[in-house]
Amino acid sequence: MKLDFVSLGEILIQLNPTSPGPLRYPKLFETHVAGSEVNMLVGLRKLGYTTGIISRVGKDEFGVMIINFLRGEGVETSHVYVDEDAPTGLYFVQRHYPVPGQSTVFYYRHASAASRMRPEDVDEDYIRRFRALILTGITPALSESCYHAVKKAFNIALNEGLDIIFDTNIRIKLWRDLSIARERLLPFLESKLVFTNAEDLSVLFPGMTFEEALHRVIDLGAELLVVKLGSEGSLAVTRNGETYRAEAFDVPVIEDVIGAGDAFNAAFTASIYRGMSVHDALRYGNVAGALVVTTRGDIESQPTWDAIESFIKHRLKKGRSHIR
Ligand code: KDG
Repeated sequence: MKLDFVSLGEILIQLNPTSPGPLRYPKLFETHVAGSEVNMLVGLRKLGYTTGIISRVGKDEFGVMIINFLRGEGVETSHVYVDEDAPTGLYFVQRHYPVPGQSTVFYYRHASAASRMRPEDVDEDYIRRFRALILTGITPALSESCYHAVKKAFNIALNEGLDIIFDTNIRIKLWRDLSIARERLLPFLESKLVFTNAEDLSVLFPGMTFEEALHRVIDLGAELLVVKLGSEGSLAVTRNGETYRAEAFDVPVIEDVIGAGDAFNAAFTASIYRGMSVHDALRYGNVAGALVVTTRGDIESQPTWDAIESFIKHRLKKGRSHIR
């Protein structure tokens, strides 16, 4: 029997201070396992799907921490290689400063173990065991060899008939030149499911209006396009021109918005593969995104189906008592 979702990407250690504000002051930091692709895989795992990841970690304690964590969450790790010559990548989060409600990331991942991923790490037989491949615009930005590894995985998935799910995830700090980002990422839009946001669309299609950019993504081959609009909710456009929109659930950003987009992706994708409507999938995605901003770490508050349904039930009840 086929496994469900496989991905390729860097798994990082996130260092998140216990207090908000400029990073020169906090004395205490929490460690969390993070990284866009792995966030999505754990989110899907919590929603009942089988998942695996291709990656590299350093031969260090953080590498061990990552592998132990993934095993605990039930993500298949047979293709997470331990690199003897480079460390596990790290990043720090600065929360609520200088803009309250927003976080800034500082990467310490240059020349990390994962940046040394190469096409030889992408095992065709392994990818064939899955129904769908998840890629993001982060991995092609890590190094030349990572870009070629992603291209290889994409081509295997196309040839083998796996569904491809792609999040544009343009990290400006990782691309030296945005015209290279554009040139390298546009071909990946030929996917069954494309996730993006308004900022990434403006990088990919400079000079176009938001609506023009949406059409362009569909013209380039996306079957279903989902745009995450943060506190404005989310919208989806299908190949035959139907559009759907769902409002965000209003929750305070108690901790940290990082990871909300990946949680959204996981819940949206899980809902679509479960046979739910696009509109309900958007709502479920919005719930998952809302839950993640209430705690530190990208993964810990990603919901199960029961958690999503309890959240919605509670909101509906609150709505009714409000009307009364
Ligand atoms: O989406 C959250 C990720 O961005 C975060 O965990 C770190 O993968 C990361 C990145 O490259 O920014």
